[in-house]
Amino acid sequence: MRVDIITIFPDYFGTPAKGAGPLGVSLIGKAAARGELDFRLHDLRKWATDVHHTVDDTPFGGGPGMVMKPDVWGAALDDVLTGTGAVAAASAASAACAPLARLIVPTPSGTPFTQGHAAAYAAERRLVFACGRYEGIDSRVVADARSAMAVDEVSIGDYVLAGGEAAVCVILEAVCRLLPGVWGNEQSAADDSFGGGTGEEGDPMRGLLEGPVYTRPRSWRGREVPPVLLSGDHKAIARWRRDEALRRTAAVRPDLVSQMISGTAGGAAILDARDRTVLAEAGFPVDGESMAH
Ligand code: 6GU
Repeated sequence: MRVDIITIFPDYFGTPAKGAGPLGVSLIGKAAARGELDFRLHDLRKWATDVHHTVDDTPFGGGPGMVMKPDVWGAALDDVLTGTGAVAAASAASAACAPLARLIVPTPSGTPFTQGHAAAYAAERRLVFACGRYEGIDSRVVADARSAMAVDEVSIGDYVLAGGEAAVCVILEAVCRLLPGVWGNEQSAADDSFGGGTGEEGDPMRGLLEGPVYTRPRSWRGREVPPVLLSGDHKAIARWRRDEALRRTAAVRPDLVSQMISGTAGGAAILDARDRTVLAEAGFPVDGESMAH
């Protein structure tokens, strides 16, 4: 997969080709070293046309802060997408590339980024990230790009970052571990919290947070590993893990349990009698009508 990142801070990402920085280490770095990921960093200021390399201006209508200029972003996107550098070639040239790339614009006013987005991005051949700073990018840039390609404005959470660079690292880490060959242990990716967010039916842990995990020693500072995990009874272990996942999800993400019960993640029908007992104990009585058998 090719990944282009347009930013006024290319140094933020280090030097992935030298194994340094957030894209050069760990799983992502190894995938890049194997050639499965091809990172291209672009300094937005390269497309600024004045002597000061200005990329922002005051907002129309007044108000605080600065807005990133559409002409600079338009030129950058045209160039990165087509490789021609022709600012005016815009729509026709971009359209020719449309099936090849998806544009991702990290912004606190975007759609919440989910495991579902990560899975969709992992299936793309090419991703282009546009990192905004200041009060954001002139809104016509995304409108214009949408006429030629898929564009996602995504937020990584309900807080405000100074720019999109950290969000790009978060998104890429979520995406890259789903690429074939990057993770190595595909079952782990499928089992973890939100691993079923890709919508796989029949994943028993779909929509639940991961419960507690343990390794050796069996006894540590007077704390024992739950005996069921040492029992060798795989059915009992799977049941215990599901109980714990249900309890944890009910305790820290009641919104996810409500979603599960109301149908967004498969509905109350995916809950068996034991699930209902555990949820009821955790304060979530589930209507018995659609119980699974
Ligand atoms: Cl994607 N960008 C910025 N600047 N702030 C954010 C964000 C993204 N997601 C949450 N806050």
